[in-house]
Amino acid sequence: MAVLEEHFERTIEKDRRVEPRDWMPEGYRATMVRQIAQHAHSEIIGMQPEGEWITRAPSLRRKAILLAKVQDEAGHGLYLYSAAETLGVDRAELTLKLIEGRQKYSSIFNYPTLSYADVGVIGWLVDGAAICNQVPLCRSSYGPYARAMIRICKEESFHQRQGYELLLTMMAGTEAQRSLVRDAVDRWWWPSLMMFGPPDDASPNTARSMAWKIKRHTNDELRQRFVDMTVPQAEALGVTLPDPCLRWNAERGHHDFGEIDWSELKRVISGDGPCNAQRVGVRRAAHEDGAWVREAAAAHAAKAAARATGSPDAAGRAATAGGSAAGAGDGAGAAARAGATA
Ligand code: BYC
Repeated sequence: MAVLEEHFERTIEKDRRVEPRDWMPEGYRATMVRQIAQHAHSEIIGMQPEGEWITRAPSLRRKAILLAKVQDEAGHGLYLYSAAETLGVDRAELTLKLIEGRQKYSSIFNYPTLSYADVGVIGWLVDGAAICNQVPLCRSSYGPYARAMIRICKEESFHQRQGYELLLTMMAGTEAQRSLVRDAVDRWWWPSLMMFGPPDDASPNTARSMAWKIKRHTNDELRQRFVDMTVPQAEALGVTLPDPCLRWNAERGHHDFGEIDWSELKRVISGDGPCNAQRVGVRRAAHEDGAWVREAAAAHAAKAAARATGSPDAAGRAATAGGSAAGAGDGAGAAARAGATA
């Protein structure tokens, strides 16, 4: 045990990646499962606020862009659930924890999208904040998470630019369009800052996660980086960020900004935000409505496995794997795996 522990410590110290086959402390595994699951859930729940606008996009071009973006978020969720599964948890079990309120997802997705400008502001601010937070995670110590992050960040950069481009177009449009943008910026600015998590002195996980090189920067460092990056973009766009305390501090070499309402973040994280019940309700309904698809896929995989081997045993094994996992919510994946190995 001491040898394994030493190997783990050396891997972290030398900035190498921890891989699924490696021994790792239980605390490290639990932290990775918590963070990756929360991240995956955020991507999937995060499809809802913008997804609501797909049928109401103002042009075919905007509809195609939004459809592609929301589809990307689904893909991110899938990479991340796969990364979590390398740690010995099952995606079906994580989905259950989400819909039963036992696992978190990002606070930001509990706010409503009231106009099409919100689609642009989510791209600019929410994806912008996500990039700030996720680029350092490409160097996270857990290999599958770090590698998933590389592709996710590339796609998030596209998302951020499409949001900014939409806002530039609206700002060059009518006064009514500019007013929608200003209203959306006013509503999303503070929640975007909350995405980075509680302040460092109230963040129970940061010290441990920094020591394990899961996190490379603290919540406050990344929040500051986001503010510094966004202020000139707001100026170029011609919008005023809703913070009278926001100003350049030459001494610090950073922008100062006002006090965040941490009680709001606590409220939203604990389930009492404007859209928490709706978001989880929609996810639960989608999961329940999709049960027949999982069952059909499991049955198909069981038949394919039986045909491949000509053995009724293989069919039985696949059906059992599919059946038990279908009960937990993801029979298709389990049966497909059973089929693949049969
Ligand atoms: N919302 O000790 P702390 C996207 C929780 S999706 C909710 O600082 P940690 C996109 C935290 O989990 C991208 N919960 O924790 C998708 C912890 O929970 P426990 C989403 C939050 O982990 C669609 C507790 O509060 N990004 O880009 O060291 C459309 C104490 O916090 C929040 C990620 O998921 C929050 N804002 O640091 C558009 C990034 N903040 O211990 C865009 C990956 C904190 O009670 N995650 N909590 O279970 C991380 O980087 C880190 O987990 C955090 C928190 C910085 C978020």
